[in-house]
Amino acid sequence: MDRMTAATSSPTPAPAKRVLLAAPRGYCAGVDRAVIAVEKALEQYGAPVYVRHEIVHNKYVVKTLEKKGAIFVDETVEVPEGNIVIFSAHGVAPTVHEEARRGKLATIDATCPLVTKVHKEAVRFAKEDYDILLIGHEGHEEVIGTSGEAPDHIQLVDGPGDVENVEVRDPDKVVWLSQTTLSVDETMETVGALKERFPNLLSPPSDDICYATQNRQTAVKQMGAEADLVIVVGSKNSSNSVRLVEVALGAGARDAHLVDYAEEIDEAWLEGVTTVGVTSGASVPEILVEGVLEWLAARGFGDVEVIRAAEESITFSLPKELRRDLRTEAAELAAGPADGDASQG
Ligand code: 10E
Ligand code: SF4
Repeated sequence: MDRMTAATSSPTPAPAKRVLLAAPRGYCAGVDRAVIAVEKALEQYGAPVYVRHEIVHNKYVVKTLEKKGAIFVDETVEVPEGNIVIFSAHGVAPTVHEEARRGKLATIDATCPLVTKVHKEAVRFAKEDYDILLIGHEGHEEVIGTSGEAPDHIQLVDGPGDVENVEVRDPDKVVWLSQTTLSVDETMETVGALKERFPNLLSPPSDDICYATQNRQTAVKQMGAEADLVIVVGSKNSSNSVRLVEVALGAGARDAHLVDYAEEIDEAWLEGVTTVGVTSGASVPEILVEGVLEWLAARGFGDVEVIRAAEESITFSLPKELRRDLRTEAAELAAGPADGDASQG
């Protein structure tokens, strides 16, 4: 460019600031069902209702349900005899069901049906005397529950680096299963390494990493490649939310952070940024994403483009114990007041 042109041309406009909003994001069918189960139980039986473990790994959800009368406990033995306890969406080991029976507790099992599916696979392969390699994160509630279905047959494989530690009885009778919320790519890497050691390794009958985990990762991959910064809304103990940060970085995002609330976003993250990707984990209510979008709009990022990777329409019916009681109540209401109630009117 010569001097004259430079002197007369208008300054280059700043690149437009924009937000890429991932879809699908937020609540999956299993989380929706579990949260509604706690709400309905509170309406049906009155507070308090006990919940073993965070119903889903989200601070806001837990706080909101606590305000409505839910009491979260770490172990079933903490629930006073005769009360109701709800098991979280992550699932529990059979020993937890036994503890509840011993404690004379009524239970509502809000385990996601897709986690139950993995439990059933574990039981089936253990019955057939397979060595089961469960790919997952040590200490995670779901892994503890699944392992508890067949503790003598299951060993945990926590990522590709753990493959060398695996020891099996018969290398021709080994199957892998997994936690539902893992990184798809990292899991395939782990499976590849396992197959090198055990060429006859059997795979699960259908994907253990659930549809919601896969779809949220596909969406974040699509936008991660274009984003300077990706903000994932989710809690620190939410495995699937943490995976979204990793997937975003792996897809090429320059920077990515996990936040529970908009207030946790650091203004410094926006330096030199024109494209911000936004998504949320499967346990995150949309109101928290809306807060982040408002926060960004107030800083010039008001232009929002949705990046849709998949349509989701899956829903699950409420836990059977709750459906039974809701049906009974509806039938009683339809039948009119019972004899004993008539005098109260
Ligand atoms: O830590 P996770 O991602 O397993 O749990 P979450 O509560 O954040 O999301 C819901 C996922 C469940 C219940 C596990 N399948
Ligand atoms: Fe179920 Fe998947 Fe949601 Fe977990 S993330 S609760 S397995 S739908």
